[in-house]
Amino acid sequence: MKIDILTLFPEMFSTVFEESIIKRAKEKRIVEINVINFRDYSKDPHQKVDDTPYGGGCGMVLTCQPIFDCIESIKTEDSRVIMLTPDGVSYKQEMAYSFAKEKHLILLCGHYEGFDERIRSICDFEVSIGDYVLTGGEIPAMILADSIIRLLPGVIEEESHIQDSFNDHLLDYPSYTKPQVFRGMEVPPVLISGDHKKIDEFRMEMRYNRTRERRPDLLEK
Ligand code: 6GU
Repeated sequence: MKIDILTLFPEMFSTVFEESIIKRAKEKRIVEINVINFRDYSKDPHQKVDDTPYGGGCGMVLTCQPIFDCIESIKTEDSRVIMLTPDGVSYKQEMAYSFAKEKHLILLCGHYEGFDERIRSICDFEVSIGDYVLTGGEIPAMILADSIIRLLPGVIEEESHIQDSFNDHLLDYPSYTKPQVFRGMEVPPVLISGDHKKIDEFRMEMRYNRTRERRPDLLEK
């Protein structure tokens, strides 16, 4: 898969994809990530990428020309353009699975007050990562890229994502490792019993309880 990230702040991405699992996925050529500064596509003499809003109001609005030219120069039939914006649809694990099937993703990060409305016409999806406001789409783009790359075949053991929280609308069960007692806190005895049927039942019960307490909205699914 190829992921192109369009941003005015490419340096924000200089370390996040250079560690751990994403780094290995790049080394194994499972994913190629390019960070592109769409300011480079501005035809303005001062490389301006934003302007004041028609109708007045505060803040600046990202202009069409640099973003259209940038996207048109890298887009092919196989590309899906995703705009990161607080007014997009809420990002969910199902969307990560669906995006993981694509060959080429273009992630468009905004900053300032927002995008000229006409930029939406060249985007296939508009995604928000939750109900809070961030200064820009860069951190959301990192979140999408991370959640998608880990699903690509060969990046992590297939078995680990079968068990992911959210796959079956339940949160994860609690995990323990050595020692058996730490500061008086004990590992539940069933986990040491060796009875795998009991262990599975215990874990399922913990998942239900935790989901009921913390995320009752998930149980409705
Ligand atoms: Cl995608 N962008 C910004 N600026 N804020 C957000 C967001 C995106 N998702 C939640 N808040």
